[in-house]
Amino acid sequence: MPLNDEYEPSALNIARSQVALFESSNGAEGNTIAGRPVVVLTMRGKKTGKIRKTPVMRVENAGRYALVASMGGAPRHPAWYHNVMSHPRVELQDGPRRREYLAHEAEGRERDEWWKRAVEAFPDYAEYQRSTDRLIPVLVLEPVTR
Ligand code: F42
Repeated sequence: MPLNDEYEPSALNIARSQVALFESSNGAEGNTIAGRPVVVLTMRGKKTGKIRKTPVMRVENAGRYALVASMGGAPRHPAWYHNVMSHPRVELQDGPRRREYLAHEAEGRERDEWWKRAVEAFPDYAEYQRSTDRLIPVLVLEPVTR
């Protein structure tokens, strides 16, 4: 089911601009930060029901992706984490390829496996986790086959 209702851009300028550049170039630009690959997540807002989009680091394995709700090590989860937990059917665009996924929160061994992949993809995640008491959530996206 395509997420194509009213789009409400992020309140954070860097994220809003990166999504705009990424989407206007169909993933050819705005697809890195600090030299590391970035993908764009599209979801439904938990409270507003509007379409929200946010860049996250690309953490991929065998067609599945992880979303790391780090928010730079802030003491609270990002709003997009609450959105995805409320509406787990999301879309993710990796370069020119946009697909539908079903999200779940990884726990235990699954989380450990994905956390290792995440830190390999973006080492700053380890620093973010050291700088906050909250356990940074890792959501795993499984492709939705029609
Ligand atoms: N953030 C990460 O957490 N992980 C990453 O891997 C990551 C990578 C990344 C790469 C490039 C880049 O430019 C930014 C990157 N970020 C990463 C930052 C990320 O894009 C977000 O900006 C950040 O995580 C904060 O997300 P946020 O969803 O909290 O966004 C805030 C700024 C925001 O837009 N807040 C809105 C507001 O009006 O204050 C509300 C947004 C929202 O979704 N509202 C919901 C709704 O219903 O519409 C309700 C949400 C609720 O809490 O119920």
